[in-house]
Amino acid sequence: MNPSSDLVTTLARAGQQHLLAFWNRLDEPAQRSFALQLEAVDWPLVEQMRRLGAGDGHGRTPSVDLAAAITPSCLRLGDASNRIPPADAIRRGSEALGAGQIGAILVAGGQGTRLGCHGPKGLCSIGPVSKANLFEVLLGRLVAVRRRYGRDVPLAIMTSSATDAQTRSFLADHACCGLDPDRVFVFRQHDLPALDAATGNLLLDGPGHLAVAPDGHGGMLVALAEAGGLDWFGSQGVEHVVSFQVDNPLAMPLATEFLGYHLLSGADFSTQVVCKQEPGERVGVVVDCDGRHCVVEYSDLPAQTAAERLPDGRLRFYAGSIAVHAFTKMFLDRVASRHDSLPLHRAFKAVPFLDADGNRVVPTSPNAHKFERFIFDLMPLAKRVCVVEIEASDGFAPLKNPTGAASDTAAHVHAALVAHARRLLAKAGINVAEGVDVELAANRIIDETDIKGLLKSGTWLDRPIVVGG
Ligand code: UD2
Repeated sequence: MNPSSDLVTTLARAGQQHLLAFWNRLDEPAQRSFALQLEAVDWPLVEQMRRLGAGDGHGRTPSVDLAAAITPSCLRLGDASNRIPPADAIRRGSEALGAGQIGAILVAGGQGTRLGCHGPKGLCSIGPVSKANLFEVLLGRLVAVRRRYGRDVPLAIMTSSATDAQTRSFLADHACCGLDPDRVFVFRQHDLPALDAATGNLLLDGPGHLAVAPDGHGGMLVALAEAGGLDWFGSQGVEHVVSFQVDNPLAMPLATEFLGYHLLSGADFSTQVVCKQEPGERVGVVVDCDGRHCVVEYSDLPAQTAAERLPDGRLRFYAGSIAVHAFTKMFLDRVASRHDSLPLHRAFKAVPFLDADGNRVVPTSPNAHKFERFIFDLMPLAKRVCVVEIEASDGFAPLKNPTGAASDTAAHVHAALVAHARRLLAKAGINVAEGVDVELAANRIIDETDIKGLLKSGTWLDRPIVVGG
């Protein structure tokens, strides 16, 4: 079949006729699916991306006046000198969980390939003893919350084109890791085309397929709204929504004290930070620029600025964003209804493509621009932001790098999970022999209270065990 005349005209107008160069090599089903992919391209957005790629200033990655920026004041978890007493926050957060007012979004569009795990990153094994995967650990924590507070936390899971099918079948095969399937909503983020950096043209990664990449975790806003997820939250009485990333098995988005600070401060956007110790740590930083909060991504922070220190020795920009946020649902509704809420960010990457002769080229250096939106760019749109500093050892152990790397590998995450388990066990009066790995069953144990219900104080653990497992 021939491509439709509308499609040919659209491509000609956009100067992208080269995309049809191998049309005749495709069989009819492949032609149909390629036509669908091309017809779905948002050409005005591509034009914006081309301008951003060309760096002529239109639609540029938003910039912040770092000279004027400061680290915002933070509430600290457990700090009696906070303007909101921790006990009040814990009470308020518990009430909200008990009233079923809290929902959650798990950002899980990433793949595990770089970590040697094929398929969604959520399937990477992470339990130091149980070998449970990231999904099992993170969804398990919501089961533990239901057990304690008697109400489900409705969970929306964002997948991408690369992870959607496997995530859905994992959840179906594993009974949603113990969550009520009616309280789990899976939705898929969109892809955006990659652009050849030299010409601004779209690239083919096969004769009948554009080179595309997921649109960043900020894609959750539009994708969730389009899929009906915001209404789904609303129909279940959710008034506040937390979001967290699949690669952090220590994440504690539902910590009652954090929720309490969010609620009692009247913030429409709250966020957890850890004290960034070294300039090279790969976390964005929360800054306050003239009263407006925003996150400056690590790749956008000049090395010299990142290394500046305060007189007390802390980094000048020390509020490291760990991508655990809380929003009012009203705020999400408001920003989702605007199509320009989140700007595009550009990244220069090596993207495989078909050359003019149809040969597949796998470049070894960057050749193309990919574009993403970041959810933390909603921060400047919030009327009130609440920043809560937590100890990294309690809530941040990201799995980012393959075995052998200097940080954020499975071994680092195991060590962090074991150390965290040992601390909670010690609080419950449980002794663990030196060098023994222990793990807390994510679906049973939130803190030492749960441990006390399972083990007698004075118990001695001398072999690897999943407590509560
Ligand atoms: C992210 C943050 C960084 C810091 C760090 C903490 C950004 C841009 N940077 O850095 O500031 O908070 O995390 O660990 O957020 N994902 C999707 N779809 C996408 C892209 C990402 O679902 O299109 C998920 C992915 O599965 C992962 C998470 O978002 O769980 C973070 O993505 P990343 O690993 O690319 O971000 P990173 O580590 O550079």
